[in-house]
Amino acid sequence: MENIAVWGFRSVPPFAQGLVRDLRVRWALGEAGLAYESRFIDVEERHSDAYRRKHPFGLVPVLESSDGTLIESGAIVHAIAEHCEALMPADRRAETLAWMFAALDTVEPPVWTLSVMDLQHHDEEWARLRRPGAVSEVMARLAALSEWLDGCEYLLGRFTAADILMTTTLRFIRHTDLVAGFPRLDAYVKRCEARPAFQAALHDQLADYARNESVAA
Ligand SMILES: N[C@@H](CCC(=O)N[C@@H](CS)C(=O)NCC(=O)O)C(=O)O
Repeated sequence: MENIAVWGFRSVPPFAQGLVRDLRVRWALGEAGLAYESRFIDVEERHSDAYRRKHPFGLVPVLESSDGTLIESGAIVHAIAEHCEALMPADRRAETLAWMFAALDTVEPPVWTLSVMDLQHHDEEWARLRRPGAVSEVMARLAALSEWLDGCEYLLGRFTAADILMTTTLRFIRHTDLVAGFPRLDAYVKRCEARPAFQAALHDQLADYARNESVAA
């Protein structure tokens, strides 16, 4: 995989900075030691014909490289992990993939629902009524995850691509104290976020937003 470019939004509101899913891709590339360039799409341009040719749904991230164009953050992280034994150990491939799916398909839906409700619809009556149910659905997932992590530093014992997807999923509710209510899970997220590749990815995403905003001003 060469000549890598990662597409994200040129600018997003502060509540979304550090959450947009190109963060996962930047982190995985950092862990794999693969250099990349950032490319940007304006939120208003995401449904243009030109961008829809890259991403049929007009979303970010998109990864372009010598291997072609890829959409879906999970598929992109998987493709990067295919180039990096540390992210997808040869003897644990199926389990790594299973936990990548668990992050995206089992944990992310309730977490994302709560995040959207709180960050984008908090003033609306339906969100106030639905919130307690949404919180208990998240809590059930967090409790199970915390139990799974008993005695483990990472989901598979060692750090893999699954931890990138799980950590970035749990960050969607960073505005709540729900993860902090599970000390083992909280320590897990902090452990993952302490990795130099995460710190670099976060720094670079935030620096790109700051640079783009100052150019636009
Ligand atoms: N399942 C997709 C979700 C992509 C997605 O929803 N991206 C958000 C940013 S994190 C987006 O582009 N939102 C713009 C919109 O919803 O129109 C993935 O993991 O790549």
